[in-house]
Amino acid sequence: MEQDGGKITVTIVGGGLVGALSACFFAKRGHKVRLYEYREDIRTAEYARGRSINLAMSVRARAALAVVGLEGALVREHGIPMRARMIHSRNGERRAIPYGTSEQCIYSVGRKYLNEVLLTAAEKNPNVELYFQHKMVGGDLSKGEINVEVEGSKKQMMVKADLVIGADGAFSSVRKQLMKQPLFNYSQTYIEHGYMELCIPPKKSGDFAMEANYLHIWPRGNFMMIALPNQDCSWTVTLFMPFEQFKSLDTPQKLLDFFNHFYPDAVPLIGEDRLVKDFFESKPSPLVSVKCKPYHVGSSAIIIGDAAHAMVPFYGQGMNAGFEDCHIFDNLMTKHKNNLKKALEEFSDYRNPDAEAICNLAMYNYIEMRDLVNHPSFLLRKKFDMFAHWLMPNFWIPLYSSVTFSHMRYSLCIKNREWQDKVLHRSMYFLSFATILGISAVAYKCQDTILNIYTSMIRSAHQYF
Ligand code: FAD
Ligand code: EGO
Repeated sequence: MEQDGGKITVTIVGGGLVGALSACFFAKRGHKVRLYEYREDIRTAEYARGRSINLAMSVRARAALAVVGLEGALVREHGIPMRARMIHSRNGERRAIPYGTSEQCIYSVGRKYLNEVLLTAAEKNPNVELYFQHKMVGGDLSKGEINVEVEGSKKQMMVKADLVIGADGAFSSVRKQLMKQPLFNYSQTYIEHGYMELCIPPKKSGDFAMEANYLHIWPRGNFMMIALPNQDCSWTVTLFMPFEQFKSLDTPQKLLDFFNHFYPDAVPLIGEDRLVKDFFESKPSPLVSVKCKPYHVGSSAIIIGDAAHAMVPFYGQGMNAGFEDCHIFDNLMTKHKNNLKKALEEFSDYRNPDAEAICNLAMYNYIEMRDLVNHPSFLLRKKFDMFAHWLMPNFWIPLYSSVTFSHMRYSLCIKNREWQDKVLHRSMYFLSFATILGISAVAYKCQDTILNIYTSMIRSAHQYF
Protein backbone atom coordinates (compact mmCIF):
# COMPACT_ATOMS: atom_id res chain seq x y z
CA MET A 1 0.00 0.00 0.00
CA GLU A 2 2.86 2.35 0.67
CA GLN A 3 3.82 4.61 -2.18
CA ASP A 4 6.91 6.64 -3.02
CA GLY A 5 9.08 6.07 0.01
CA GLY A 6 6.49 5.45 2.70
CA LYS A 7 4.25 8.31 1.60
CA ILE A 8 0.56 7.47 1.52
CA THR A 9 -2.63 9.22 0.42
CA VAL A 10 -5.12 10.15 3.14
CA THR A 11 -8.75 11.21 2.85
CA ILE A 12 -10.05 13.10 5.88
CA VAL A 13 -13.82 13.42 6.30
CA GLY A 14 -14.74 16.47 8.41
CA GLY A 15 -12.97 19.80 8.71
CA GLY A 16 -13.95 20.49 12.32
CA LEU A 17 -11.40 20.76 15.10
CA VAL A 18 -10.16 17.19 14.99
CA GLY A 19 -10.19 16.80 11.19
CA ALA A 20 -8.23 20.01 10.69
CA LEU A 21 -5.65 19.04 13.32
CA SER A 22 -5.34 15.58 11.86
CA ALA A 23 -4.61 17.17 8.44
CA CYS A 24 -1.73 19.10 10.07
CA PHE A 25 -0.31 15.89 11.55
CA PHE A 26 -0.41 13.94 8.26
CA ALA A 27 0.90 16.91 6.28
CA LYS A 28 3.85 17.14 8.66
CA ARG A 29 4.74 13.54 7.79
CA GLY A 30 4.70 14.45 4.11
CA HIS A 31 1.66 12.39 3.20
CA LYS A 32 -0.84 13.50 0.55
CA VAL A 33 -3.97 14.79 2.30
CA ARG A 34 -7.42 15.58 0.91
CA LEU A 35 -9.96 16.90 3.42
CA TYR A 36 -13.71 17.00 2.71
CA GLU A 37 -15.95 19.26 4.77
CA TYR A 38 -19.65 19.42 4.31
CA ARG A 39 -20.15 23.03 5.45
CA GLU A 40 -18.75 26.07 3.70
CA ASP A 41 -15.32 27.40 4.66
CA ILE A 42 -15.83 29.06 8.06
CA ARG A 43 -12.98 31.47 7.27
CA THR A 44 -14.95 33.05 4.44
CA ALA A 45 -18.50 32.26 5.52
CA GLU A 46 -20.67 35.34 5.17
CA TYR A 47 -22.38 35.13 8.50
CA ALA A 48 -20.84 33.35 11.43
CA ARG A 49 -23.17 30.78 12.89
CA GLY A 50 -24.11 31.82 16.36
CA ARG A 51 -22.09 33.96 18.74
CA SER A 52 -18.53 33.34 19.69
CA ILE A 53 -18.52 29.93 21.29
CA ASN A 54 -15.56 28.91 23.37
CA LEU A 55 -14.08 25.74 24.75
CA ALA A 56 -11.97 24.85 27.78
CA MET A 57 -8.61 23.58 26.65
CA SER A 58 -6.27 21.62 28.90
CA VAL A 59 -2.90 19.90 28.63
CA ARG A 60 -3.95 17.00 26.43
CA ALA A 61 -5.04 19.26 23.59
CA ARG A 62 -2.07 21.55 24.14
CA ALA A 63 0.43 18.69 23.91
CA ALA A 64 -1.02 17.68 20.55
CA LEU A 65 -0.96 21.27 19.26
CA ALA A 66 2.66 21.61 20.39
CA VAL A 67 3.71 18.76 18.06
CA VAL A 68 2.42 20.67 15.02
CA GLY A 69 3.84 23.93 16.34
CA LEU A 70 0.56 25.69 17.11
CA GLU A 71 0.44 25.63 20.89
CA GLY A 72 2.05 29.03 21.36
CA ALA A 73 -0.06 30.93 18.86
CA LEU A 74 -3.34 29.27 19.79
CA VAL A 75 -3.18 28.84 23.52
CA ARG A 76 -0.59 31.04 25.16
CA GLU A 77 -1.24 34.05 22.94
CA HIS A 78 -4.95 33.70 22.31
CA GLY A 79 -6.37 31.60 25.15
CA ILE A 80 -7.61 33.15 28.37
CA PRO A 81 -6.29 31.27 31.40
CA MET A 82 -8.89 30.19 33.98
CA ARG A 83 -7.02 29.50 37.23
CA ALA A 84 -9.97 28.56 39.46
CA ARG A 85 -13.64 27.77 39.36
CA MET A 86 -15.87 30.49 40.73
CA ILE A 87 -18.92 28.95 42.32
CA HIS A 88 -21.97 31.25 42.37
CA SER A 89 -24.58 30.53 45.06
CA ARG A 90 -28.21 31.53 44.77
CA ASN A 91 -27.80 34.30 47.34
CA GLY A 92 -25.14 35.92 45.15
CA GLU A 93 -22.26 34.58 47.22
CA ARG A 94 -19.24 33.47 45.16
CA ARG A 95 -16.39 31.24 46.14
CA ALA A 96 -13.20 30.63 44.20
CA ILE A 97 -11.53 27.22 44.45
CA PRO A 98 -8.17 27.19 42.63
CA TYR A 99 -7.40 24.39 40.18
CA GLY A 100 -4.02 23.78 41.73
CA THR A 101 -0.62 25.35 41.41
CA SER A 102 -0.34 28.63 39.51
CA GLU A 103 0.63 26.76 36.34
CA GLN A 104 -2.40 24.51 36.50
CA CYS A 105 -5.07 26.35 34.60
CA ILE A 106 -7.40 25.65 31.72
CA TYR A 107 -7.66 27.99 28.75
CA SER A 108 -10.78 29.42 27.20
CA VAL A 109 -10.29 29.37 23.41
CA GLY A 110 -12.73 30.46 20.70
CA ARG A 111 -13.96 27.52 18.64
CA LYS A 112 -14.15 29.44 15.39
CA TYR A 113 -10.69 30.96 15.80
CA LEU A 114 -9.23 27.56 16.69
CA ASN A 115 -10.81 25.94 13.64
CA GLU A 116 -9.67 28.77 11.34
CA VAL A 117 -6.06 28.64 12.53
CA LEU A 118 -5.96 24.85 12.17
CA LEU A 119 -7.38 24.94 8.63
CA THR A 120 -4.96 27.67 7.57
CA ALA A 121 -2.02 25.80 9.10
CA ALA A 122 -3.03 22.62 7.25
CA GLU A 123 -3.46 24.47 3.96
CA LYS A 124 0.02 25.99 4.19
CA ASN A 125 1.39 22.57 3.28
CA PRO A 126 1.54 22.01 -0.50
CA ASN A 127 0.52 18.38 0.03
CA VAL A 128 -2.87 19.33 1.57
CA GLU A 129 -6.07 20.05 -0.37
CA LEU A 130 -9.22 21.27 1.38
CA TYR A 131 -12.64 20.80 -0.20
CA PHE A 132 -15.57 22.61 1.35
CA GLN A 133 -19.25 21.97 0.69
CA HIS A 134 -18.28 18.40 -0.09
CA LYS A 135 -20.31 15.82 1.77
CA MET A 136 -19.37 12.21 2.30
CA VAL A 137 -22.47 10.13 1.53
CA GLY A 138 -21.19 6.55 1.41
CA GLY A 139 -18.37 4.38 0.20
CA ASP A 140 -16.48 1.18 0.66
CA LEU A 141 -14.10 1.70 3.54
CA SER A 142 -12.38 -1.65 3.14
CA LYS A 143 -11.07 -0.33 -0.18
CA GLY A 144 -10.35 3.16 1.11
CA GLU A 145 -13.14 4.55 -1.06
CA ILE A 146 -15.68 7.22 -0.17
CA ASN A 147 -18.44 8.84 -2.19
CA VAL A 148 -18.64 12.60 -2.05
CA GLU A 149 -21.51 14.85 -3.07
CA VAL A 150 -20.79 18.45 -4.03
CA GLU A 151 -23.31 20.91 -2.65
CA GLY A 152 -25.77 22.18 -5.20
CA SER A 153 -25.18 19.31 -7.61
CA LYS A 154 -26.66 15.86 -7.47
CA LYS A 155 -23.47 14.38 -8.86
CA GLN A 156 -21.33 12.10 -6.76
CA MET A 157 -17.69 11.34 -7.14
CA MET A 158 -15.62 8.53 -5.75
CA VAL A 159 -12.40 9.33 -3.89
CA LYS A 160 -9.87 6.61 -3.21
CA ALA A 161 -6.95 6.71 -0.80
CA ASP A 162 -4.74 4.43 1.26
CA LEU A 163 -6.40 5.66 4.43
CA VAL A 164 -9.78 7.23 5.26
CA ILE A 165 -9.96 9.21 8.50
CA GLY A 166 -13.46 9.80 9.84
CA ALA A 167 -13.34 13.02 11.85
CA ASP A 168 -16.93 13.93 11.06
CA GLY A 169 -18.29 14.39 14.55
CA ALA A 170 -20.95 12.83 16.76
CA PHE A 171 -23.30 11.99 13.86
CA SER A 172 -20.49 10.57 11.75
CA SER A 173 -21.22 9.25 8.25
CA VAL A 174 -17.97 7.29 8.29
CA ARG A 175 -19.10 5.53 11.46
CA LYS A 176 -22.36 4.64 9.70
CA GLN A 177 -20.25 2.69 7.21
CA LEU A 178 -18.30 1.03 10.05
CA MET A 179 -21.59 -0.17 11.49
CA LYS A 180 -21.99 -2.51 8.54
CA GLN A 181 -18.94 -4.44 9.76
CA PRO A 182 -19.57 -7.66 11.64
CA LEU A 183 -18.64 -7.53 15.36
CA PHE A 184 -18.94 -3.73 15.49
CA ASN A 185 -20.29 -2.56 18.86
CA TYR A 186 -22.25 0.65 19.16
CA SER A 187 -24.30 2.47 21.77
CA GLN A 188 -25.65 5.98 22.07
CA THR A 189 -27.45 7.81 24.85
CA TYR A 190 -29.24 11.13 24.76
CA ILE A 191 -29.53 12.81 28.14
CA GLU A 192 -32.68 14.63 29.23
CA HIS A 193 -30.82 17.94 29.37
CA GLY A 194 -30.34 20.28 26.44
CA TYR A 195 -28.08 23.31 26.33
CA MET A 196 -28.44 26.90 25.21
CA GLU A 197 -25.78 29.55 24.76
CA LEU A 198 -26.33 33.06 26.10
CA CYS A 199 -24.02 36.05 26.32
CA ILE A 200 -22.77 38.48 28.94
CA PRO A 201 -21.55 41.57 27.05
CA PRO A 202 -18.53 43.62 28.17
CA LYS A 203 -19.11 46.50 30.60
CA LYS A 204 -19.58 50.02 29.22
CA SER A 205 -15.88 50.58 29.92
CA GLY A 206 -15.15 47.64 27.60
CA ASP A 207 -13.96 45.48 30.49
CA PHE A 208 -15.07 42.00 31.58
CA ALA A 209 -18.31 42.15 33.57
CA MET A 210 -17.03 39.40 35.93
CA GLU A 211 -13.56 38.43 37.21
CA ALA A 212 -11.88 37.20 34.04
CA ASN A 213 -9.57 34.35 34.94
CA TYR A 214 -12.19 31.94 36.25
CA LEU A 215 -14.52 29.27 34.99
CA HIS A 216 -17.77 30.56 36.47
CA ILE A 217 -20.21 27.85 37.58
CA TRP A 218 -23.77 28.24 38.87
CA PRO A 219 -24.64 24.73 40.17
CA ARG A 220 -28.37 24.43 40.91
CA GLY A 221 -29.05 20.72 41.06
CA ASN A 222 -31.12 20.00 38.00
CA PHE A 223 -30.12 23.20 36.19
CA MET A 224 -26.56 24.30 35.78
CA MET A 225 -24.96 27.25 34.11
CA ILE A 226 -21.36 28.04 33.27
CA ALA A 227 -19.55 31.00 31.70
CA LEU A 228 -16.23 31.09 29.84
CA PRO A 229 -14.43 34.34 28.89
CA ASN A 230 -13.94 35.56 25.29
CA GLN A 231 -11.17 37.67 23.77
CA ASP A 232 -13.57 40.61 23.27
CA CYS A 233 -14.29 40.70 27.05
CA SER A 234 -17.71 39.14 26.65
CA TRP A 235 -18.71 35.84 28.26
CA THR A 236 -20.33 32.85 26.65
CA VAL A 237 -22.84 31.49 29.11
CA THR A 238 -24.12 27.94 28.67
CA LEU A 239 -27.33 26.91 30.38
CA PHE A 240 -27.94 23.17 30.83
CA MET A 241 -31.51 22.24 31.65
CA PRO A 242 -34.03 19.44 30.96
CA PHE A 243 -35.87 19.95 27.66
CA GLU A 244 -39.14 19.85 29.58
CA GLN A 245 -37.99 22.84 31.61
CA PHE A 246 -36.95 24.75 28.49
CA LYS A 247 -40.42 24.11 27.09
CA SER A 248 -42.16 25.36 30.22
CA LEU A 249 -40.40 28.74 30.01
CA ASP A 250 -42.64 29.90 27.19
CA THR A 251 -43.17 33.57 28.01
CA PRO A 252 -40.66 36.36 28.78
CA GLN A 253 -42.20 36.74 32.25
CA LYS A 254 -41.74 33.07 33.11
CA LEU A 255 -38.17 33.23 31.84
CA LEU A 256 -37.34 36.29 33.93
CA ASP A 257 -39.00 34.84 37.02
CA PHE A 258 -36.98 31.67 36.57
CA PHE A 259 -33.70 33.54 36.17
CA ASN A 260 -34.41 35.94 39.01
CA HIS A 261 -35.10 32.95 41.22
CA PHE A 262 -32.15 30.73 40.30
CA TYR A 263 -29.56 33.08 38.83
CA PRO A 264 -30.34 36.51 40.29
CA ASP A 265 -26.76 37.72 39.99
CA ALA A 266 -26.59 36.81 36.29
CA VAL A 267 -29.70 38.75 35.22
CA PRO A 268 -28.22 42.27 35.38
CA LEU A 269 -25.02 41.00 33.75
CA ILE A 270 -26.80 39.50 30.74
CA GLY A 271 -29.44 42.23 30.73
CA GLU A 272 -33.16 41.44 30.78
CA ASP A 273 -33.78 42.45 27.17
CA ARG A 274 -30.84 40.52 25.79
CA LEU A 275 -31.74 37.49 27.90
CA VAL A 276 -35.29 37.40 26.54
CA LYS A 277 -34.15 38.04 22.97
CA ASP A 278 -31.37 35.41 22.94
CA PHE A 279 -33.49 32.82 24.74
CA PHE A 280 -36.48 33.03 22.42
CA GLU A 281 -34.38 33.34 19.26
CA SER A 282 -32.65 30.02 19.82
CA LYS A 283 -33.59 26.44 20.52
CA PRO A 284 -31.95 24.19 23.10
CA SER A 285 -29.57 21.66 21.52
CA PRO A 286 -29.42 17.98 22.47
CA LEU A 287 -26.44 16.24 24.06
CA VAL A 288 -25.45 12.74 23.05
CA SER A 289 -22.92 10.22 24.28
CA VAL A 290 -21.58 7.64 21.83
CA LYS A 291 -19.41 4.59 22.42
CA CYS A 292 -18.30 2.15 19.78
CA LYS A 293 -15.60 -0.41 19.02
CA PRO A 294 -13.41 -1.00 17.05
CA TYR A 295 -12.45 2.31 15.47
CA HIS A 296 -10.89 0.88 12.32
CA VAL A 297 -11.57 -1.20 9.22
CA GLY A 298 -8.64 -3.40 8.15
CA SER A 299 -5.77 -1.21 7.09
CA SER A 300 -7.79 1.46 5.31
CA ALA A 301 -10.11 3.42 7.63
CA ILE A 302 -10.35 4.83 11.13
CA ILE A 303 -12.62 7.14 13.11
CA ILE A 304 -11.31 9.67 15.62
CA GLY A 305 -12.67 12.50 17.78
CA ASP A 306 -16.41 12.75 18.38
CA ALA A 307 -17.02 10.28 15.55
CA ALA A 308 -15.40 7.61 17.74
CA HIS A 309 -16.39 8.85 21.19
CA ALA A 310 -18.88 11.68 21.53
CA MET A 311 -19.42 12.58 25.18
CA VAL A 312 -21.60 14.89 27.24
CA PRO A 313 -19.69 18.14 27.91
CA PHE A 314 -19.61 17.97 31.70
CA TYR A 315 -15.88 17.36 31.91
CA GLY A 316 -14.76 19.79 29.23
CA GLN A 317 -12.73 16.99 27.61
CA GLY A 318 -14.34 16.24 24.21
CA MET A 319 -11.91 18.26 22.10
CA ASN A 320 -9.03 17.39 24.41
CA ALA A 321 -9.68 13.69 23.89
CA GLY A 322 -10.05 14.20 20.12
CA PHE A 323 -6.73 16.06 19.88
CA GLU A 324 -5.12 13.37 22.02
CA ASP A 325 -6.38 10.81 19.46
CA CYS A 326 -4.43 12.64 16.72
CA HIS A 327 -1.34 12.75 18.92
CA ILE A 328 -1.52 9.05 19.81
CA PHE A 329 -2.14 8.02 16.21
CA ASP A 330 0.86 10.06 15.10
CA ASN A 331 3.05 8.27 17.64
CA LEU A 332 1.74 4.91 16.44
CA MET A 333 2.59 5.79 12.84
CA THR A 334 6.15 6.41 13.99
CA LYS A 335 6.23 3.27 16.11
CA HIS A 336 4.96 1.07 13.28
CA LYS A 337 6.90 2.90 10.53
CA ASN A 338 3.75 3.85 8.61
CA ASN A 339 2.46 0.25 8.63
CA LEU A 340 -1.23 1.10 8.56
CA LYS A 341 -2.57 -2.31 9.54
CA LYS A 342 -0.56 -2.39 12.76
CA ALA A 343 -1.09 1.28 13.58
CA LEU A 344 -4.88 1.06 13.11
CA GLU A 345 -5.19 -2.13 15.12
CA GLU A 346 -3.17 -0.81 18.00
CA PHE A 347 -5.03 2.50 17.96
CA SER A 348 -8.39 0.72 18.37
CA ASP A 349 -7.12 -1.59 21.10
CA TYR A 350 -5.18 1.00 23.03
CA ARG A 351 -7.58 3.92 22.75
CA ASN A 352 -10.97 2.28 23.27
CA PRO A 353 -10.74 1.72 27.06
CA ASP A 354 -9.60 5.31 27.54
CA ALA A 355 -12.25 6.80 25.26
CA GLU A 356 -14.97 4.85 27.08
CA ALA A 357 -13.47 5.91 30.41
CA ILE A 358 -13.76 9.62 29.59
CA CYS A 359 -17.29 9.11 28.21
CA ASN A 360 -18.16 7.50 31.55
CA LEU A 361 -16.44 10.20 33.58
CA ALA A 362 -18.30 12.92 31.67
CA MET A 363 -21.62 11.16 32.23
CA TYR A 364 -20.74 10.61 35.87
CA ASN A 365 -20.04 14.32 36.29
CA TYR A 366 -23.43 15.07 34.78
CA ILE A 367 -25.12 12.89 37.38
CA GLU A 368 -22.91 14.08 40.21
CA MET A 369 -23.40 17.76 39.43
CA ARG A 370 -27.16 17.29 39.39
CA ASP A 371 -27.51 15.15 42.47
CA LEU A 372 -24.62 15.92 44.75
CA VAL A 373 -23.91 19.61 44.44
CA ASN A 374 -26.38 20.38 47.18
CA HIS A 375 -24.58 18.08 49.57
CA PRO A 376 -21.96 19.96 51.57
CA SER A 377 -19.78 16.84 51.42
CA PHE A 378 -19.29 17.45 47.70
CA LEU A 379 -17.41 20.72 48.02
CA LEU A 380 -15.71 19.38 51.14
CA ARG A 381 -14.27 16.52 49.09
CA LYS A 382 -13.10 18.98 46.41
CA LYS A 383 -11.38 21.06 49.09
CA PHE A 384 -9.90 18.03 50.82
CA ASP A 385 -8.57 16.78 47.48
CA MET A 386 -6.97 20.14 46.76
CA PHE A 387 -5.42 20.21 50.23
CA ALA A 388 -4.05 16.66 50.03
CA HIS A 389 -2.74 17.45 46.54
CA TRP A 390 -1.00 20.53 47.89
CA LEU A 391 0.58 18.45 50.69
CA MET A 392 1.59 15.55 48.45
CA PRO A 393 1.51 16.77 44.85
CA ASN A 394 2.90 13.56 43.37
CA PHE A 395 1.02 11.16 45.58
CA TRP A 396 -2.52 12.48 45.84
CA ILE A 397 -3.82 13.60 42.46
CA PRO A 398 -7.54 14.46 42.52
CA LEU A 399 -9.68 13.04 39.71
CA TYR A 400 -10.31 16.41 38.08
CA SER A 401 -6.57 17.17 38.14
CA SER A 402 -5.52 13.81 36.73
CA VAL A 403 -8.02 14.21 33.87
CA THR A 404 -7.36 17.89 33.21
CA PHE A 405 -3.72 18.51 34.14
CA SER A 406 -1.99 15.21 33.47
CA HIS A 407 -1.45 12.84 30.56
CA MET A 408 -2.47 9.83 32.63
CA ARG A 409 -4.57 7.42 30.56
CA TYR A 410 -8.23 8.19 31.20
CA SER A 411 -8.84 4.60 32.32
CA LEU A 412 -6.07 4.99 34.91
CA CYS A 413 -7.60 8.24 36.17
CA ILE A 414 -10.62 6.16 37.19
CA LYS A 415 -8.40 3.53 38.86
CA ASN A 416 -6.55 6.29 40.69
CA ARG A 417 -9.84 7.70 42.00
CA GLU A 418 -11.06 4.26 43.14
CA TRP A 419 -7.87 3.80 45.11
CA GLN A 420 -8.33 7.21 46.77
CA ASP A 421 -11.97 6.47 47.63
CA LYS A 422 -10.83 3.27 49.32
CA VAL A 423 -8.15 5.08 51.34
CA LEU A 424 -10.64 7.75 52.38
CA HIS A 425 -13.33 5.27 53.41
CA ARG A 426 -10.88 3.29 55.48
CA SER A 427 -9.49 6.40 57.16
CA MET A 428 -13.04 7.55 57.88
CA TYR A 429 -13.74 4.31 59.71
CA PHE A 430 -10.40 4.55 61.43
CA LEU A 431 -10.96 8.20 62.38
CA SER A 432 -14.42 7.66 63.85
CA PHE A 433 -13.18 4.61 65.72
CA ALA A 434 -10.17 6.52 67.03
CA THR A 435 -12.34 9.47 68.02
CA ILE A 436 -14.74 7.34 70.03
CA LEU A 437 -11.80 5.60 71.66
CA GLY A 438 -10.15 8.94 72.41
CA ILE A 439 -13.26 10.45 73.97
CA SER A 440 -13.79 7.36 76.11
CA ALA A 441 -10.20 7.41 77.30
CA VAL A 442 -10.37 11.08 78.24
CA ALA A 443 -13.69 10.58 80.01
CA TYR A 444 -12.28 7.66 81.99
CA LYS A 445 -9.15 9.56 82.95
CA CYS A 446 -11.08 12.65 84.10
CA GLN A 447 -14.08 10.98 85.67
CA ASP A 448 -13.59 12.86 89.01
CA THR A 449 -13.41 16.25 87.35
CA ILE A 450 -16.39 15.46 85.13
CA LEU A 451 -18.37 14.33 88.18
CA ASN A 452 -17.48 17.56 89.99
CA ILE A 453 -18.57 19.73 87.09
CA TYR A 454 -21.75 17.70 86.76
CA THR A 455 -22.75 18.00 90.41
CA SER A 456 -21.99 21.72 90.51
CA MET A 457 -24.14 22.15 87.38
CA ILE A 458 -27.01 20.33 89.04
CA ARG A 459 -26.52 22.41 92.18
CA SER A 460 -26.63 25.69 90.29
CA ALA A 461 -29.65 24.46 88.33
CA HIS A 462 -31.43 23.96 91.67
CA GLN A 463 -31.31 27.73 92.30
CA TYR A 464 -33.83 28.21 89.52
CA PHE A 465 -36.46 25.85 90.90
P1 FAD B 1 -16.95 18.32 15.12
O1 FAD B 1 -16.38 19.52 15.76
O2 FAD B 1 -18.38 18.02 15.26
O3 FAD B 1 -16.59 18.41 13.57
C1 FAD B 1 -17.09 17.49 12.63
C2 FAD B 1 -17.04 18.14 11.27
O4 FAD B 1 -17.39 17.17 10.29
C3 FAD B 1 -18.05 19.27 11.11
O5 FAD B 1 -17.37 20.41 10.59
C4 FAD B 1 -19.09 18.73 10.14
O6 FAD B 1 -19.64 19.72 9.30
C5 FAD B 1 -18.27 17.73 9.35
N1 FAD B 1 -19.07 16.64 8.78
C6 FAD B 1 -20.04 15.92 9.37
N2 FAD B 1 -20.54 14.99 8.54
C7 FAD B 1 -19.86 15.13 7.38
C8 FAD B 1 -19.94 14.46 6.09
N3 FAD B 1 -20.81 13.47 5.89
N4 FAD B 1 -19.10 14.86 5.12
C9 FAD B 1 -18.20 15.86 5.32
N5 FAD B 1 -18.10 16.53 6.50
C10 FAD B 1 -18.92 16.17 7.51
N6 FAD B 1 -14.59 19.94 24.49
C11 FAD B 1 -13.55 20.40 25.23
O7 FAD B 1 -12.44 19.85 25.15
N7 FAD B 1 -13.71 21.46 26.09
C12 FAD B 1 -14.91 22.08 26.24
O8 FAD B 1 -15.01 23.05 27.01
C13 FAD B 1 -16.02 21.62 25.49
N8 FAD B 1 -17.24 22.19 25.64
C14 FAD B 1 -18.28 21.74 24.91
C15 FAD B 1 -19.54 22.32 25.10
C16 FAD B 1 -20.64 21.86 24.39
C17 FAD B 1 -21.99 22.50 24.61
C18 FAD B 1 -20.47 20.79 23.47
C19 FAD B 1 -21.66 20.27 22.70
C20 FAD B 1 -19.23 20.20 23.29
C21 FAD B 1 -18.13 20.66 24.00
N9 FAD B 1 -16.85 20.08 23.83
C22 FAD B 1 -15.81 20.53 24.59
C23 FAD B 1 -16.65 18.96 22.90
C24 FAD B 1 -16.10 19.42 21.54
O9 FAD B 1 -16.96 20.39 21.00
C25 FAD B 1 -16.00 18.25 20.60
O10 FAD B 1 -15.39 17.16 21.22
C26 FAD B 1 -15.19 18.60 19.35
O11 FAD B 1 -15.79 19.63 18.64
C27 FAD B 1 -15.06 17.38 18.46
O12 FAD B 1 -14.42 17.71 17.28
P2 FAD B 1 -14.65 16.84 15.97
O13 FAD B 1 -13.79 17.50 14.93
O14 FAD B 1 -14.44 15.41 16.27
O15 FAD B 1 -16.18 17.01 15.61
C1 EGO C 1 -19.39 22.57 41.69
C2 EGO C 1 -20.12 21.49 41.29
C3 EGO C 1 -18.10 22.70 41.27
C4 EGO C 1 -18.61 21.74 31.96
C5 EGO C 1 -19.53 20.54 40.45
C6 EGO C 1 -17.52 21.75 40.43
C7 EGO C 1 -16.52 20.22 35.10
C8 EGO C 1 -16.76 19.77 36.40
C9 EGO C 1 -19.98 21.75 32.22
C10 EGO C 1 -18.21 22.67 34.10
C11 EGO C 1 -14.98 21.84 35.96
C12 EGO C 1 -14.24 22.46 31.87
C13 EGO C 1 -17.73 22.22 32.91
C14 EGO C 1 -15.20 21.35 37.26
C15 EGO C 1 -18.22 20.65 40.02
C16 EGO C 1 -15.59 22.68 31.59
C17 EGO C 1 -15.63 21.25 34.89
C18 EGO C 1 -16.11 20.32 37.48
C19 EGO C 1 -19.56 22.68 34.35
C20 EGO C 1 -20.45 22.21 33.42
C21 EGO C 1 -16.29 22.22 32.68
C22 EGO C 1 -14.46 21.98 38.37
C23 EGO C 1 -16.12 23.29 30.35
C24 EGO C 1 -17.61 19.56 39.15
N1 EGO C 1 -14.13 21.90 33.08
N2 EGO C 1 -15.38 21.76 33.58
O1 EGO C 1 -14.12 21.28 39.32
O2 EGO C 1 -14.18 23.16 38.27
O3 EGO C 1 -16.31 19.87 38.78
F1 EGO C 1 -20.05 23.14 35.51
CL1 EGO C 1 -22.14 22.24 33.77
